[in-house]
Amino acid sequence: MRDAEPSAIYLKDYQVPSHLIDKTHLHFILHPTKTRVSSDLTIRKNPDADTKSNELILHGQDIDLQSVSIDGRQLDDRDYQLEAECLRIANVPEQFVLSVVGLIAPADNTSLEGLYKSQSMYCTQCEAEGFRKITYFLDRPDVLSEFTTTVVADKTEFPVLLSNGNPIKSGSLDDNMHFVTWHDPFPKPAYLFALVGGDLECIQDSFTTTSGRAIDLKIYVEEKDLDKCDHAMASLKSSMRWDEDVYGREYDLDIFMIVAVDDFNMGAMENKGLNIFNTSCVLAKAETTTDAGFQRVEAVVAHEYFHNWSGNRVTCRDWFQLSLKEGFTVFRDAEFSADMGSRTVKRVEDAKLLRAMQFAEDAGPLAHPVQPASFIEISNFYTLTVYEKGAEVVRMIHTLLGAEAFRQGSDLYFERNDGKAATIEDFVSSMEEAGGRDLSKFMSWYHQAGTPKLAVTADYNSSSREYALTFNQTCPTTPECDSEDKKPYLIPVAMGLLGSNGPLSLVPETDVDFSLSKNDTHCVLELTQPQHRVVFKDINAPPVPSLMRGFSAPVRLQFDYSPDDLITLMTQDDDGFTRWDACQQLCVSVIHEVEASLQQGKEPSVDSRLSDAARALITNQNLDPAMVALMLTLPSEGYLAEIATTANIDTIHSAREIVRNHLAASLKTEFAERFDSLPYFPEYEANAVQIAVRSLKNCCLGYLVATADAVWLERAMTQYRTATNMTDQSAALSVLALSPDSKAVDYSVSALSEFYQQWQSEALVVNQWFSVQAMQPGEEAVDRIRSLMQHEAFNINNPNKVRALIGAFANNNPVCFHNSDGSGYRLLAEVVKKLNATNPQIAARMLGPLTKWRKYDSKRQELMQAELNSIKQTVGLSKDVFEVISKSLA
Ligand code: 0A1
Ligand code: ZN
Repeated sequence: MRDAEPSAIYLKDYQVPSHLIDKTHLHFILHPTKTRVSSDLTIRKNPDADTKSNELILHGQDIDLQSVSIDGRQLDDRDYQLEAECLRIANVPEQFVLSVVGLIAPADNTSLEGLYKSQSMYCTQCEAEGFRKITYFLDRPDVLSEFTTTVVADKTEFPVLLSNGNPIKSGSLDDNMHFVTWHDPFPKPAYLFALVGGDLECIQDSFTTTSGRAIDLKIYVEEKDLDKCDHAMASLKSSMRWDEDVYGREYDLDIFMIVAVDDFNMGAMENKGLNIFNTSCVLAKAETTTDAGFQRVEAVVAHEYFHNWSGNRVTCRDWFQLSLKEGFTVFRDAEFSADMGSRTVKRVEDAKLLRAMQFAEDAGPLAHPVQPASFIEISNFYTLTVYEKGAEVVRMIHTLLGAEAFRQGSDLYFERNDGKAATIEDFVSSMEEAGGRDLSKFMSWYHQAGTPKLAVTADYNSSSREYALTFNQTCPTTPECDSEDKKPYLIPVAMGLLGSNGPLSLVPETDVDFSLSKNDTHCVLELTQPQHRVVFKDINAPPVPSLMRGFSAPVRLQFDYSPDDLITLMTQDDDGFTRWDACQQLCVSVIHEVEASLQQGKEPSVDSRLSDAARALITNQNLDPAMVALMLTLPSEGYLAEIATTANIDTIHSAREIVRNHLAASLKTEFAERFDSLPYFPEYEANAVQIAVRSLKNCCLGYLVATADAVWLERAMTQYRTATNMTDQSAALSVLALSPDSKAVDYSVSALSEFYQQWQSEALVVNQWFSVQAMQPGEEAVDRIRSLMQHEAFNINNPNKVRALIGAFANNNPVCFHNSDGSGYRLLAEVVKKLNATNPQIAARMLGPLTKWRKYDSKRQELMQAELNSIKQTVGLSKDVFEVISKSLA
């Protein structure tokens, strides 16, 4: 909490640390309000620092300092200066051991940063700057130290005491206390430190690396959750094998541990050898976890494991380089998931997330480059831009270099930077060297915010048989840079041309670099200028261009496709992403037509070409059912709002419902037949085949319930009651609870009440129950949320519960959140004010939907701004919330 306005720090001001800490010895005596932390730090002056000063400034926050000594000599308070966020010691020797003792209060730490208590367990979260809440330190990622950690606690209450590395000593002490000492031989920055103390059980397994080393694998959870760890363990072993096979990366310690905690701000954390996970990202069991939940566990386990190389062995020089580890690791985990399941489905899901959410971030007041130039609070920069857009940027490098050179670039990067703190430039230069090409033009992707727009026009000349595409790229103004001042992007456009008899051979004539493949029917163009013209020769009739195959660059593509062109792409292109995208665009154009009719007070009609196309999909047994489900899922209201200039939430909602109901009514027989013909798997497995079938089945059920036919309401209820896995149970619950039809009300009420009865002892399942109710339509939505906040199962100090209830309401119930009486905004503002005092990181994250106020009509803009202003007046506004509010009002 602060007095003066917090100020920004800048990448351009980076300076090497004044001192280095070669060794760190920590000693903890765990206690809820008086944990004693003693540290012995072996410090020396950094030979690379050009400062003459002998002052040492250590970060530290909320620590009750007990003593400071240098080389065993206790300092008195004239030798040092204690400030709110640092400890300054003047005149330190060239080399010395600094010993500090402090007291901290984990039980009072609701910020979930530093050392805190999650239920009865002690755990830590140090990224990005949480270590400074544990002890005084140079808490910056370019200070790497070798850690030895001793943890002392009551033997009965905390039989398990863990830290990074290998256990080297343990024993009993007086008063029923015991200790364990851990040593981590790999020097690491403080943000990768971890400690756990609890009454935990574990499942164990072993993995033998390519070089034949046996690694102990352990997943620690509360005893009641032991039956939900197998999927995470299997995912871990697959990740370890995959990283060896695909990247040549072997695990380096003798033991790898995962611990599950209930209270966690994010998904999980890659602490060296001791990953700490939000329970939601590690526990999975058929009865309690949906298919999406299983896939998330697999992806997050892989992500954290992959960080052992991309993040830990090679770490970041400073927090402006966050995407160095996150963008690369998300790219790695996405490729892993693609290899484990369906590549096209994974690509579509990622593109969907990017377009609906990251594009919105990039178009809003908090837009920032993948490598930001400044920040006030780094916790606010764990964003879709740094993670997901960062991963797309790495993917483009992969596309430009090809798989082989990319792998060589990765090897070179790891070899050169092993044990070091690196920059994004270090990564790119390894790629440049391996690829034998200059990527300087590519760097706009890292340095500029905003989503580039790529407008493409076509003209066909029948006498010369030439088909020309003109590409125009622009990037909108973002907070740090005007549109006119932006440099062009190097945009890889993967494409082909479809003629009446299928794909055409491409004979491009252009100054653009390109590469051809697949018998010359596919090419990747490398656009570098604001405008390019590419002429394709020997074309007999105007073709349909298939552009941005595989979502080859994170841009907004504009091409004036006719509905018939889109149907051609949907049915004939050989790229799965393009087929899906064409279907989405057809849906968007049909929904837009309905919106226009509604706005003009006309009777809307739904273009029959959409239902014909949907019929063809639903009756086609040769397509991947998961792709059919994705194609039949209409674009979300969030995405429709994102692509609108001014989002008229109510019209978007009504138009989407009209189209959905029309498809439901006109294809009822087909949906019913497909629903009945798809198999039911009595033995649940979270594999691609089963997941695909369940997704299509539940997609059909959604449409069938939308017909409000009594038979289908009853069948949904039967599915709800007889389901033996959570995917089918929760799909049935959602379609009933979210149905706007009054005939569904009784079913919805019964299902919701039975659900809570059945699952009240499973916290993660109860969170699903909160989310469904948060998304229910109706005037009474805000009152319902308010009363759910009083429910025995709700706890505002648990981020998962806040996200499940408040997050689902503000992000996934647009009609109620944007109620024109402002009640949705008020509710969110109240929650943010409460969280500001207890957990600033979550408070700032929850604010997201309010910061997008410029998207709405003037009345809503005023209401939203009023709430932002009222939050801004809060006494004791955290840095986190201050940064988001001030940028969004600027
Ligand atoms: N590095 C983790 C994410 C993470 C970041 C910050 C946290 O606390 C503020 C916690 C976790 C990852 O990428 O998985
Ligand atoms: Zn990560």
